[in-house]
Order: sequence, then C-alpha cells, then structure tokens
Amino acid sequence: MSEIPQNRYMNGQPPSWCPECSYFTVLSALTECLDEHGLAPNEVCLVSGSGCSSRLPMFLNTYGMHTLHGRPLPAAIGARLARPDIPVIVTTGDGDLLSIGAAHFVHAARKNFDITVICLNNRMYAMTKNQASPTSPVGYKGTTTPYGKLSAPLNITELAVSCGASMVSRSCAYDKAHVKKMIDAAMNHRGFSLVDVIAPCRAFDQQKDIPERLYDLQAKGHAVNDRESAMREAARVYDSDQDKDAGIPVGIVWKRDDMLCFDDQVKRVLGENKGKYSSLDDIFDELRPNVKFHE
Ligand SMILES: Cc1ncc(C[n+]2csc(CCOP(=O)(O)OP(=O)(O)O)c2C)c(N)n1
Ligand code: SF4
Repeated sequence: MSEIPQNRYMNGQPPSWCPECSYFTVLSALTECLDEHGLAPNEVCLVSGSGCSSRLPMFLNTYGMHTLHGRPLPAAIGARLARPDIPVIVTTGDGDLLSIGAAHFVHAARKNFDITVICLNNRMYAMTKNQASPTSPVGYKGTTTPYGKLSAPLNITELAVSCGASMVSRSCAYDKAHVKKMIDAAMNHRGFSLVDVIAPCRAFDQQKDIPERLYDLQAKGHAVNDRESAMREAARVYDSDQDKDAGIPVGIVWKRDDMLCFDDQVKRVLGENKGKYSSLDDIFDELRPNVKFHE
C-alpha cells in the first residue's frame, strides 16, 4: 500500500504518512488518473483542508492549496470561479469535510459547482490521534469517546445525493484500480462529484473485514440515474456496522447530467451581458461597496 508514486506530479517531498497508510493508494490512483487525462501539473488545482488526508496536495507540484481545517470547499469554489478552465479537485478527510466543514459541503453540492471531492474516509480523526468523527460507528472508542461514540454515523452518500450533488460514488483503497476508475468518472463529470473512499487508518485501525463485505453496484446493474435506487443503496452504506451479514456498496451510486451547474449559470450570465462584463471580476467590481478601509 505504501508505494510512493514516481511520476511528473510528485514534487520530491516524501509523503509524511505512516508507511502502511491507505492514502498512498489514493495518491497513486489520482496521479495516474491526472496523467491519463493528459493534464500537465500546471493544468490542475488540488485543494485540501487539514488532517493526514489533507496533506495530499503538499506532495504534488500541481497548483494546490492546503487551507484551514474544514474550509477546503470555499477555497476550491474560489479557485473554480477564478480558473474555470482547469479541473479543481478537493482531497479531504471525513472530519475535515463533514464536521466543521459540513455546511460548506451541503451548499457546494446544492449549487452543483464543477468540483471533484475525494473524501479519504477513515471514519475518525487520525491526525489528532484518534477521536471519533461524524462518520465513526456507534460505540467507536476513541480518545474523546472512552465509553464508545453515542451517536449514529453521518451517511455522506445519502447526504450528498439528498442535497443536490450531481454525481456520487464510493470506492475502497484496498482496490486501486477501482479508486482510479471512480476518480476518472468523477473528473469526466460536469458538476459536483463526490468520491467517498473507504480508506482505513493503519495507526488506529478499527475497520477489519471490509474487503469481504464490498459489493459492486455496477456489477449488480444498479440504475445510477434512478433516485429511489440511489437512496436505497446510499442508505445501506453503514448497515454492516450493526449487521454482520450486510454488504458495503461501492461504485457509482448516483449520476445525473441534466442538473443545473453553477459554472454554466455563470457562463450564461456573462454571455447575456457581453460588452458589459468580460469576466466575473467585472461583476464583483460593480457590486463592491465604495467603502474605504484603512489607507
Ligand atoms: C479549526 C480547527 N479545528 C481543529 C483542528 C485540529 N484538527 C486538525 S486535523 C483534525 C482532524 C482531521 O480528521 P480528518 O479530516 O478526518 O483527517 P484524517 O487525519 O483522519 O485523515 C483536527 C480536529 C484544527 N487544525 N483547526
Ligand atoms: S495516522 Fe492513520 S491516517 Fe494518518 S498517516 Fe498514519 S495511517 Fe494514515
């Protein structure tokens, strides 16, 4: 799992992850995917928040931002609006994305910005040494939950579908080819795409029998554009926490190509106001209040 990719995207800084961390697989899958998309390092922007997972852009020589904990999405939206010509990809953790960053997630998905979010979901806070996160199972014993977590996990897949993301998929870091396939599909999609990657933490691992439980939605003939089926599969994501016979769905859960994309709306407004505005900046300039701050 800990193979360091050797390719044109790596900046020579060795990843500061534990040797067996599952994140190496995602790093490798992502860089191979960028290569196959023919993107030079200066033709893609990677944005993260804070956490082990959020370190990923620091090892790459692409454009990148390592922002505050929970805030990768507002930064990514800024990048998206400033550079509509290059892909913007967020690499984040379940804590970063769904705890302090949850409101940003809901609204970025709802507005359907053309951003790919790869959530390295180890179902806990690893960087701060094993606290329960919103996705941790009931009963999870971490440093802040010595008697076990008292609340149910937040199901990111259900949340993403219900708040308006136009593409939602799941994968598992035990299968690099599948992670790559899901990232590739997300990058090819226009609109907000989530790739929720089951990525266990090797230092505080409490998820043991995942590979035996995975089932592939595409192999099962799942209808990705049927909302009822998508919500049914999404609801099963954490069934295996309580039921030893339940499977864990991976693959594309939900995909629609006809949902209103924020970026297309921006283009439409600029097109309808040709001559008045040449870019978004001109609109911002017009709206900017004429207030003088400190000289
Ligand atoms: C505003 C703020 N709150 C809390 C922290 C402390 N902090 C840093 S990383 C982290 C959790 C990271 O968890 P996750 O995003 O799941 O990533 P992982 O380390 O598990 O990959 C926390 C709570 C911080 N840096 N800033
Ligand atoms: S603490 Fe866990 S998530 Fe962080 S680098 Fe180590 S194995 Fe990976």
